[in-house]
Amino acid sequence: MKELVKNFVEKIKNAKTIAIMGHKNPDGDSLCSVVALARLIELNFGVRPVCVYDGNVPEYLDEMPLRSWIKYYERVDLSQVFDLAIVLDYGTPKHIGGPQPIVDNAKFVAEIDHHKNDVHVGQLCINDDGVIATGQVLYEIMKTAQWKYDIDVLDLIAVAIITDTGYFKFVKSGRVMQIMGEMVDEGVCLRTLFEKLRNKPRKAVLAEAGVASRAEFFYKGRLAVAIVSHADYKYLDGRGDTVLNLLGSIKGVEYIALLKEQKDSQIGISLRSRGKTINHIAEALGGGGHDMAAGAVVYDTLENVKERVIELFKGE
Ligand SMILES: [Mn+2]
Repeated sequence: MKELVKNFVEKIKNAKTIAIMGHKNPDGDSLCSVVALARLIELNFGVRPVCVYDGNVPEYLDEMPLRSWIKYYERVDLSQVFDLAIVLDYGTPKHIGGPQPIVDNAKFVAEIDHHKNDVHVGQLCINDDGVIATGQVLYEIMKTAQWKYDIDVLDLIAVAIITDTGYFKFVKSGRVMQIMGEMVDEGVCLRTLFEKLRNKPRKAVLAEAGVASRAEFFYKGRLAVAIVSHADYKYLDGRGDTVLNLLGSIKGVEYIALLKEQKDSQIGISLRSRGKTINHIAEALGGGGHDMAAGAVVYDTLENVKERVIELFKGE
């Protein structure tokens, strides 16, 4: 780690122009890690990096500090050659989406991630698939490099960890709680952050409640399957966490599958487990993710995808 961080610091020092991006349709970890790193670079190296994203930023992230720093990729000159591009929290190169030309053109590419990456995009990789959030990797880098930071940086890293741990549900190591403890001691207010995250549009919450109320149950109630029709999809904010949480709070439900009709014959699937790993099911659908939270996109009709998902849970 020390050696990697040293090299990373060297690269930042020598860069006059820097771009930072996360994965398409940023979640809390992706967006907050990008902006936190940009702020750290500004504080410590005097350069304000360009932050870019593709897809939609869920509205619950609207109140995050420095939210306006991250720009939709079409508003950024993609032909610009950056001295350094930093790709965070991406998992696989296809998740980079629109900002890809920045990565292709950059003089040097670094990556920071906590996914099991199949193909690396960076010449310098600070990856740790043993930690729960990219925000956690960033915290360790910040401490190792002895960078200056401010409360915005800490709030952003805290939200990255809060969202990727599902509000601490998926925490697997004491270190992440230790980090949270250190940040709380330095001024992070969890209650304020939780309130800031409760910021969904009314239509999104009501649409999600409707979707949850129409869920179907299989295998003696152990699998819950809910469907977001194309008509409802435009109201969805983020991944449909309200549905996943509601169904996951039902006694006896072990697995939750949320099928989202993004387009005709393009179905986004979010899978959650309350115990056993489900990564292999997401992989069987051509996707991936984490042990208890994974997903995929399948190009087929809703009916076919639903049947396939139910079939895959047979014997689980
Ligand atoms: Mn993440």
